[in-house]
Amino acid sequence: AYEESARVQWVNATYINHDTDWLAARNAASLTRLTVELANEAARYDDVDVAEDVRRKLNFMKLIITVPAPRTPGAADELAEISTRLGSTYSTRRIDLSGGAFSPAELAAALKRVRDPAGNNPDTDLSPSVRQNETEILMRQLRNPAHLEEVWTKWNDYAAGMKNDYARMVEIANEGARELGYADVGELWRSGYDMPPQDFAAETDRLWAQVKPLYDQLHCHVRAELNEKYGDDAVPLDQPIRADLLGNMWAQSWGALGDVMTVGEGGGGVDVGALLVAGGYDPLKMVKTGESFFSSLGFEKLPATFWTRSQITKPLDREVVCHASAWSLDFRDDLRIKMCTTVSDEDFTTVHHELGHNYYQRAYNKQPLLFQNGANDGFHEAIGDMVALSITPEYLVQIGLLDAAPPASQDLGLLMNQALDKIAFLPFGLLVDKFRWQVFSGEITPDRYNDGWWALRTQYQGIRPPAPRPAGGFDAGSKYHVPGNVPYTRYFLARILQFSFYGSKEVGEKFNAMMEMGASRPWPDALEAFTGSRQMDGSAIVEYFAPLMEWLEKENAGRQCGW
Ligand code: X8Z
Ligand code: ZN
Repeated sequence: AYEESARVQWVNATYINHDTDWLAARNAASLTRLTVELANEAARYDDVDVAEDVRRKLNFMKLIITVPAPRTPGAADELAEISTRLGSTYSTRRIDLSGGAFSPAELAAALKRVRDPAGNNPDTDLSPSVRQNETEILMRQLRNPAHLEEVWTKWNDYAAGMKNDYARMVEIANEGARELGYADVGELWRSGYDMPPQDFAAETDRLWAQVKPLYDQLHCHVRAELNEKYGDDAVPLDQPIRADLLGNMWAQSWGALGDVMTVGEGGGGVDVGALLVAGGYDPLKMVKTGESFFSSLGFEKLPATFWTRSQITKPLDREVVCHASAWSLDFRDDLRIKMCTTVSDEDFTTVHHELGHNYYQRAYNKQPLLFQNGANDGFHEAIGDMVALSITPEYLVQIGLLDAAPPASQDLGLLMNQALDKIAFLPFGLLVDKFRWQVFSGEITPDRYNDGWWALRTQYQGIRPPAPRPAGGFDAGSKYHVPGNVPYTRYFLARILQFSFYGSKEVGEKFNAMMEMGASRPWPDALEAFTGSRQMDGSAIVEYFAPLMEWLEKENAGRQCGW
């Protein structure tokens, strides 16, 4: 049933239309009915004494369902229809950028850069109707605050159309979670970490407290630099930062600001995107390069079917889900990625990220189906990222992209680039699920979705919208994982974990042993097998960035930090 479902969902995600939505919804409904039935069976043994591995399997029979439906007739169908509609709406809706802040010539120039980056197609379609993946690229590239505000506002506004579906989905899924013995869906999500769910929430807060000082320093410095670039009106020095000025639709990673943030005389680090373009890389070559990196760590090559069945670039003739993902369709060797890869720094990292999922999936494919998973979901997200941390200038020299590694005087610039990506992400990685936990628990009701969302965005990220947001909106829905129902704390954990992994990656065999374990043991066992420690710990990331922290503290001395 899982394999059939994976194939149906794959077809839908790579060819969205009325019929594949219909098929996907129908398939999802029947899979939900089946898994809910099994999960309820498993729940009957909640208080029975059983062997440890049987207990793990019984648990996973419940936890494997991200959004459960209750057994009420029709509930699974309604839930599946709503979820499919949310997913497809997110990926296929467009926003119209004409008639606003852009002059026709400015708009044409911006779209040309997005749709014809190499600048060699005179017939480039310059229609002002912009799809989801293009809005992301625009947010990275534009530097005019009025233009940024326009794209940002239209993309956030459009998510309001998904609000009613989302609210109804929450109701149904909560009923399903309660049937299985959880207070709500949030508690179900927090239960997958080999500790009581309330301890897990506290654990994430503990990790955040470890890294927050670093974020605060970065925030302070970035705000000061943006103030220099955009002035006091757009970036007042005592306010949260305007969310649309950070080079990313959700202000979740700020790597695109590399050009704005200069460090020392060396200037910024290495512009990998520019090197890829100059080196004549195409998306396929980016993925091949990723594969050879994993080969150099001792992993077997990807199967031939990976290359014939993956979606590496966006097909021109149909709607697809562009948000990147990695799949194992048969729980053996039918591994694939699905991306709309562009030749850019960001996508080069994402390629490694997705391949990490595939290699992990293959490493644990001999485990029983219920153990075919990451030690926890943060591990799954951390594997590829850890590998991508090794895309150093030295490596770029090795593969011929760079002539010579930059002098040590540029180390801080490189570290800054990493921080703009990795450190900037942390509060966002934490708050997406803080928001959903509150939505599922009923603390944030649909009429307060935007209030609740922006309270968290300001509290944790120190950002604010460019203009007040409509109270009835659903800005959280602008982020793929919300309508897509993908839990998000995993990415926060992955940022913390990848630096612990990175510190011990010389031990290639141990790395593989950890991956082969899958979810067969509690995650502290897996972590210990690889790194020797049984605790997730923010000290590795803090240590990695220590030289930058020192520099930031000096730079920020005398500045007013905070918001
Ligand atoms: O969703 C992803 C991956 C797919 S598992 C591309 N990421 C998060 C995001 O894009 O928001 C990776 C980084 C965080
Ligand atoms: Zn991922």
